[in-house]
Amino acid sequence: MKTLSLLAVAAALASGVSAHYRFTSLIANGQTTGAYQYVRQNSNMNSPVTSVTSNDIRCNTGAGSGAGTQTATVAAGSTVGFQMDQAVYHAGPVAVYLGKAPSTAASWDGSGANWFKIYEIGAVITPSSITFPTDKATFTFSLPRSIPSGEYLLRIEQIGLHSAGAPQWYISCAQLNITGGGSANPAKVSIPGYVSASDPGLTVNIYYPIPTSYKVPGPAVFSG
Ligand SMILES: *[C@@H]1O[C@H](CO)[C@@H](O)[C@H](O)[C@H]1NC(C)=O
Ligand SMILES: [Cu+2]
Repeated sequence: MKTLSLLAVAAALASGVSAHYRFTSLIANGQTTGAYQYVRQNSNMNSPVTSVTSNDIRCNTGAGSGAGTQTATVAAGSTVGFQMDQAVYHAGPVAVYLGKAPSTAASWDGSGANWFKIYEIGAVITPSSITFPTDKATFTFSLPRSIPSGEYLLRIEQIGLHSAGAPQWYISCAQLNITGGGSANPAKVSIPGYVSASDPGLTVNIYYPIPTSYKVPGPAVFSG
């Protein structure tokens, strides 16, 4: 009996480790593109990033260069998104950022105060529960119409809050060439730097007491 239950625990742990979700494909121009065709591939399999002050928080571990990744041309104002290998299952918010590349998206490591938030999904709170409607495998949203044309990194993060005090980031960056934009100049942040480890949206305990409010970490959404 003891051996059997240990085996069961080992199997559960193994499947838990291998089962983490990843943002593998860009959705653009009405199509779901190939896995890691326009999305930078990370080197840490499906493990989360756990330090909000690490450079890995930009595009995930091992995704500082886009040399092996293509850049997709999309129109400002159009719908883009990410397809995952499987649905999100850790409770927590989603936020999407655009970072303006100083030259090409492929050659940018994501450094500098070049990032602004374009989309987020926060919490649904009732007197007895806090939930996050992020438990899905496809995320789509609009690019602002007014931002300057040019090359960008499109970054998505889902923050797992299931282990109070130890948030986990599931992250990917896609490379975009945005056309037909305008002349807006949204306020920008650096990543890391955009969120502090003491942010209440990270330190929250979602189990007890049930929070009465929740603010997605990072700057306000620029909707353009
Ligand atoms: C970006 O789009 C412009 C306008 O369509 C095009 O001329 C340019 O070649 C594109 N760049 C890349 C890297 O695809
Ligand atoms: Cu997990």
